[in-house]
Amino acid sequence: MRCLKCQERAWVELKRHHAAYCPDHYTEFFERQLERNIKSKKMFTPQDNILVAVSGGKDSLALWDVLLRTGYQTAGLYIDLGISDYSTRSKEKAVAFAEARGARLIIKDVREEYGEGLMGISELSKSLRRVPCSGCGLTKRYVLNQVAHELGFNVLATGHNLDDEAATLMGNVLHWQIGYLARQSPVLESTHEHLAKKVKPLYTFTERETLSYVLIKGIDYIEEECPNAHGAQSIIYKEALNAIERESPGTKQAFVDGFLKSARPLIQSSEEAVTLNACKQCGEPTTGETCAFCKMWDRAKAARAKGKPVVPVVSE
Ligand code: Q46
Ligand code: ZN
Ligand code: ZN
Repeated sequence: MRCLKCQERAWVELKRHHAAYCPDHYTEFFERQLERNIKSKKMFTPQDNILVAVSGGKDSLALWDVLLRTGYQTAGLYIDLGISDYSTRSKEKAVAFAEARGARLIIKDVREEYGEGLMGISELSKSLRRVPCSGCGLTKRYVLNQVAHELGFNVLATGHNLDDEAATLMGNVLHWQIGYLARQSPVLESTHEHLAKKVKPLYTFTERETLSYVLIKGIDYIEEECPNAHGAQSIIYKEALNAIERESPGTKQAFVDGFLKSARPLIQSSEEAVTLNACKQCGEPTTGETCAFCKMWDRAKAARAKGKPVVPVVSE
């Protein structure tokens, strides 16, 4: 197979685009499409201060790499969730990436900052008898917002790719989560002075496409999955979507694009605007008096102090 641009040997075949590229032209394709996403969705400009959520995985490092090399003002945020050796190894990848590029990396340790030096996500979920991903997702969203606000970043960029978006969409449709569907978008404008605009510049790239980019660029990333990902519903949805994509290339993209163009505008207009108050404990925005993050951690700490698990709380 030959590169579409230069006829040299192709390294990456993109069936859904009916194209194949050599390493140099694949890099060009990847960067151009990323820039097109940023501009067409008005995600940010070179004047914005962008906080990139960095997990040490291929997607977030690919995103940060392109943004750094194309001259955007960025800093990375690594959240140490305290998930056994996985957190240690993924942090090492994020730190090495930032050091090699002289980039600013902010590290927040959940155990130190919120878990009284004892509780990371693993202990939190055990105390609450919840699956780790639910408490983890809430914690990551909270920490990202809090750091962006405290340190003056007006845009929060995450490495969610097309596979992530399609799997989330599938889960939200299967369970008719209308509220989540209304908020599923590659761009969410800020709705409160404490909340940064949220963007997902990689939302049109498949996992395989970001993997091809990091391999070509020689970016060292954490290959292993979080140990809690096994059996997670998102993985089951990804497998189902991959099976469909094999038979019918382009389905994932059509699913997400069709939702964003046709369905989301209808759902969005039926969503009522909510009033946000300051959480009485931490001051972050919430629909109630105390935010779901403070409630969750308080209950986990109380349960831990008593030495027994507690009844789960409902997250926002
Ligand atoms: S880090 Fe956290 Fe993921 Fe691990 S516990 Fe679940 S949500 S799987 S992206
Ligand atoms: Zn080429
Ligand atoms: Zn709070």
